[in-house]
Amino acid sequence: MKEQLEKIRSDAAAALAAAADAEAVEAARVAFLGKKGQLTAVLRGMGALSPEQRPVVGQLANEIRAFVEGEIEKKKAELAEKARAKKLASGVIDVTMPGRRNKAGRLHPLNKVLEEVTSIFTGMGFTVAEGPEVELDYYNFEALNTPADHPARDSQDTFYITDKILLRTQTSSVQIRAMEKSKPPIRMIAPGRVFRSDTADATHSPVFHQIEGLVVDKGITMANLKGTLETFVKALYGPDARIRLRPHHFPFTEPSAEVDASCFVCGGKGCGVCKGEGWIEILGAGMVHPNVLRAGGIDPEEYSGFAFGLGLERLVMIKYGVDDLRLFYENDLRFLKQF
Ligand code: 2NM
Repeated sequence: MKEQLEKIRSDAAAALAAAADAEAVEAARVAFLGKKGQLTAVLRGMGALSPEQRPVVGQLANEIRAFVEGEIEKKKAELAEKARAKKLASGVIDVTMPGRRNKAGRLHPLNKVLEEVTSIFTGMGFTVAEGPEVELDYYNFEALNTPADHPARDSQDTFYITDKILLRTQTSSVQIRAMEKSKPPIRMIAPGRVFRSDTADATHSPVFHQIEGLVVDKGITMANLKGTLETFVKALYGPDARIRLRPHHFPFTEPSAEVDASCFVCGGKGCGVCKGEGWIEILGAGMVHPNVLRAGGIDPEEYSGFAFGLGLERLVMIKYGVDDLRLFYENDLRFLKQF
């Protein structure tokens, strides 16, 4: 039995020395140490030995098991090291290559400019309010001094859900709700999605974004409107930017104005961006109509206010030279990556 065990030792050593891969090592392990392996078979036969021989043979068998196990581990380590050396030598891993970068997301250009505009106004003490996109006709038109025969109320322009419920066409509805809820002084902006029944083209979309502002207090005048908008435009385009007001008409303000900013590209000399004008229209504004203050529960004899509204898409298009509004909604990464 001792010879048998010694033979197992030398056979196992030879088999492992010859093993060229992990499969061969495993095959040797099964052949010598497995349930049906040679060493196991010898141990099974130990019952036939005399009590004096049994511990001697048992000790030798354990020694050989430990030896074979040791040889297996040695061979495994040797093979792993060989594989590693081969991989490195064949250049599969170029350790000088930079690691894989995690691609970071970024803000959509509309949100980027929205954040910029919002932070300019919150810096001047304005709060930010949101309201429902599905709105009552009352808040969208009636309370905004927009009479029943006004062209804006035409179902050609407005998405009506019932004759009293619609998709808001402006965020002024949020301002009326704010006036109903709180007393002056009010300084707020209302950003959000608005809806108009337009066919999409380079400058129109049935869904777009507005930011409307409202200030109501005692003694608010047109000078406050001009100063606030000038501060806004300088913050947005730089300290040399100027504004000019042109008379206009809105049902919810009186007087009303369209507001131009001096061209941020040429500074007013005239260029391709401002189409030679030197000015770019960016806002509508005016002094809040007494009827609108009244609808908001505010006494126009005691308080006055100004309001303004701007189209976010238009602002982004001007700022970045985007020539087609539809690019904002298509989510083409080649477009979005540029911001
Ligand atoms: C504009 C132009 C002028 C406006 C008016 C109001 C409200 F609710 F206070 F009456 N909010 N926004 C306003 C005024 C909006 O958008 C071109």
